[in-house]
Amino acid sequence: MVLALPFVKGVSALQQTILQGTLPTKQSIPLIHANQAASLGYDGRGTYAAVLDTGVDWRDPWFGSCTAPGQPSTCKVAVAEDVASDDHKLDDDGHGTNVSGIVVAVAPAAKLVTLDVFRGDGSSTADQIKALNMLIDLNRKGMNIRSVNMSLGAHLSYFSSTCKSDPGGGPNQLAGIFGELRGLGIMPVLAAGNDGGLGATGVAYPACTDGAVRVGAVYDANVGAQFWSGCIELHPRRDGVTCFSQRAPNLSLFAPVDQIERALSGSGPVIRDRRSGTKHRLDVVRRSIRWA
Ligand SMILES: [Ca+2]
Repeated sequence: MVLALPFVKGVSALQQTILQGTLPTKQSIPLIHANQAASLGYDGRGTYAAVLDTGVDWRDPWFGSCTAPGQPSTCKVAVAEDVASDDHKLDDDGHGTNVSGIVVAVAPAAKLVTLDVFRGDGSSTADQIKALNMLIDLNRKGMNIRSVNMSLGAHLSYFSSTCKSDPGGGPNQLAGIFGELRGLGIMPVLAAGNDGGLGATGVAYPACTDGAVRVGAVYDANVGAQFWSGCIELHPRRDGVTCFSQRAPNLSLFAPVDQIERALSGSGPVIRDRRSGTKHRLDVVRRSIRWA
């Protein structure tokens, strides 16, 4: 069993600020021309995007004032379940909620299937496979799932070519199910990793798995100097590759990551949580893949 840590740990530079009324992902959306795509009708309607992560706090108004997953009909979270052991929390980390919020920002008419695959800080391949099989079942029952986001990976376990085995040396058990997902029209989109600043080359497990779309990170704006664990960026520029991103021959594409802002519910003003990390980039890329 391989434990995969979410890239949020130790890498994300959290800069919490209060920007009431600010649109989420205000820099990333124009960079990927999502508004133009939406104006042509490519806004995710009729489709579902799956997120395998730490869960989702569907109480956040950003998800459509849900009273429960799928309730009322305007709720954008169609399914929210614990696949790993039930921790009796909607999202014990905030990572999954953040990722899900970005999906909604990029594909505003899509609905979400959010599956919590974490037990504490770790997610096992077995729990991920269980979740992916749930998606296959839902798809076969008529739910039009088109993508699955897995913003997780094993730290410092990188591969410059397709990984036939997992970091423990056993066979890569995700390869077969990724192929099955592809056959059903469900695109697995995975974080390439955030250890480029530490000198790691290649993409992370399980992003290295055959069938995965592996995504690296670019900045979404000309932000000021950035200080990451492992690297410093003095002059980040819009659409420039971040110093922490993986760079590898088996990388699929880059997508914007930095300065993404998302609504978090709270008792006070709306808090925009500005995070950085591969995980967010994946959600921004989702629509450009789905409708490419
Ligand atoms: Ca949970």
